[in-house]
Amino acid sequence: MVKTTFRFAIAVLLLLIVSRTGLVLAQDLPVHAGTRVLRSGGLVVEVGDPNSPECRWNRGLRFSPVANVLRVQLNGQEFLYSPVDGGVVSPGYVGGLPMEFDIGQEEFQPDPPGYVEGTSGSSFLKIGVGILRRNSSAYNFMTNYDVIELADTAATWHSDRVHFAQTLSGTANGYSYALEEDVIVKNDRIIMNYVLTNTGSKTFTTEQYIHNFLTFSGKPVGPDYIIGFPYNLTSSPEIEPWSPPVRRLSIASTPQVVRLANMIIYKTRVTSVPKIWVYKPEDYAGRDLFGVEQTDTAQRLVIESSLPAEYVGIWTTDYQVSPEQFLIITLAPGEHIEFTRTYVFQVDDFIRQDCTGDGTVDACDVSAMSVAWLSKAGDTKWDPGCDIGEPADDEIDLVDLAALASCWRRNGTPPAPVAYWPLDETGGSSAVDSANDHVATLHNFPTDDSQWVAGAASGGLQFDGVDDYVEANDYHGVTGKSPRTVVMWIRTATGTQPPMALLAWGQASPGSYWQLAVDSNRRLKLDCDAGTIVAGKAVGDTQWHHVAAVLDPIDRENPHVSDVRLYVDGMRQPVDQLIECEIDTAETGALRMGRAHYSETDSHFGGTIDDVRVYNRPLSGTDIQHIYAGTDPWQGP
Ligand SMILES: [Ca+2]
Ligand SMILES: [Ca+2]
Ligand SMILES: [Ca+2]
Repeated sequence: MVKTTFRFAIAVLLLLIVSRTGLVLAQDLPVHAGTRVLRSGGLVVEVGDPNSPECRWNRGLRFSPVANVLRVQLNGQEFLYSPVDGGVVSPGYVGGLPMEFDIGQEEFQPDPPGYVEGTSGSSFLKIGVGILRRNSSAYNFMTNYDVIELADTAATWHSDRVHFAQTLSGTANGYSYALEEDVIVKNDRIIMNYVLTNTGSKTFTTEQYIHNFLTFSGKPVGPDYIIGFPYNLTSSPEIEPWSPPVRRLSIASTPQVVRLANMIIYKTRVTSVPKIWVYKPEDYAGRDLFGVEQTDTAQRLVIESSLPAEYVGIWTTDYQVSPEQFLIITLAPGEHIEFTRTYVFQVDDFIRQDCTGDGTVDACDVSAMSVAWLSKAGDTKWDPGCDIGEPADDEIDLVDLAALASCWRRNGTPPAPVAYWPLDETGGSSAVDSANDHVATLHNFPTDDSQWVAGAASGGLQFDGVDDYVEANDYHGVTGKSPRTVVMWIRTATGTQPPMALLAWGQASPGSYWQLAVDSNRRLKLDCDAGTIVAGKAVGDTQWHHVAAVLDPIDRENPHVSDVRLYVDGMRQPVDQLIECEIDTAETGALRMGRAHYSETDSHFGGTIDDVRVYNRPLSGTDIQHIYAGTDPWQGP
């Protein structure tokens, strides 16, 4: 009997898995003929089949049939420009993530190997495509050159990956190559591993890039598209630095795209923008990546290359934005190079550890993992959605189980804070931390308990703006470069004079402080000492406001002030002012409410503070809205 029940339970679990898979299959992919679909968790990726005569996208003599990614959906949200009707890119049927070698468009970009040294009628190498015949003009990537030999492209397909091997039988006047690429999908990312070999008798230099035709959830390019870099960029002169808006009689002069610290920001609906070239500092030694974000849809994509890019070109039209890392590679005969491009996709409420892609980490995920237990990529039991440990190693083992356990029972609601002061006391000079044990002490408050007043969520704490402050005993907040979120309710008192500190820790040296404050113009400000980000909306207006700051770096090893998102009353706020600075918060000053650690005279908060929370992870916009609306399970009693 027990055995039967057990079997029944297993059958039910299997049924759940099958029906869940059925749900994923029902998603809107593929939509282009001649493609195949790769899946992992909630990520579905449509890739052109190089050997299908029906695949007409990104074909021709520019783009390679290798790794012809046409469409990406995460949790049903689209990331790429991928029209089904031919599209608007001339000459048509172009979209997704097409790869090209040697576009040779600008003076500083190399032409295809063999072109410049050749003469009219001689052969040249178009890597990724084959051997073509040149004409009497300079190289033009739009020209339909005569084909001497198209490269042979073999593809080996699996449910979560495809391997391409491209070879030539001949050479172009001594130039030849072999190209291999794996495209692997893993829950939140596409990993593209390349091996390029010089199989000819001459050294060549080639330039590889991918058109990243990005359109998030079909949103036209305009306000709320942001491209962020983890370094102090310089750019070609088409783009001007931005400063806070001054009163203008006409908005006609508002530029379409501007530069603000490490970011490129689209200010208006884009019509046409000249190509922008972005350069990193000469001495930059960090990771070569950038992030593209759409603040309305809360979608973000971080694109990284393991090879340092020479420059990033940004091509923008009204329907797509394409930031492209250009890699320049020189190979002697017989030499090869291996490199990787990684695309990490983010949407609100997405949980990378959700093996089944159903939005919650629960028994179904454990069940999926137990089915795939100890399998490796390619095994019959293999389930790519379960390879959730860091780093993803194409094996399902204890590392993955631990990653699942760390997110156990997570669903669409906010995770637990690491410190949480509901401030619901009615007397006394300490405030309890209901998430942990970081009791906070009230300093210089009245002795008659009159400071415990009505708050935004049950009781709150009133500060006199003169000398009142609260300090957590030996708690130093979330420090270093760690992602984090701070959330609180505030109401300034009538007659107070900002700037005023709200919540602070760290020490006063550039990048080492972490202070949420009301600035002298009564706006919400996050201050890291030397670096500052300010939201446009006033919060020091004697009304209750829910305020939040989220540090969610594009590059987790290299967080900047520009990686901070500010929220007021549950809504993401556009940036009004930004002074860039790297963030590495010191572990010195204990967490304080209502007073900074260093500006002793003018920083005391006057008004009421309530429901103060600290998280050791970046919360999503949906999380912040839940907390603002009081619909998350951690709400105070
Ligand atoms: Ca799940
Ligand atoms: Ca693993
Ligand atoms: Ca409260």
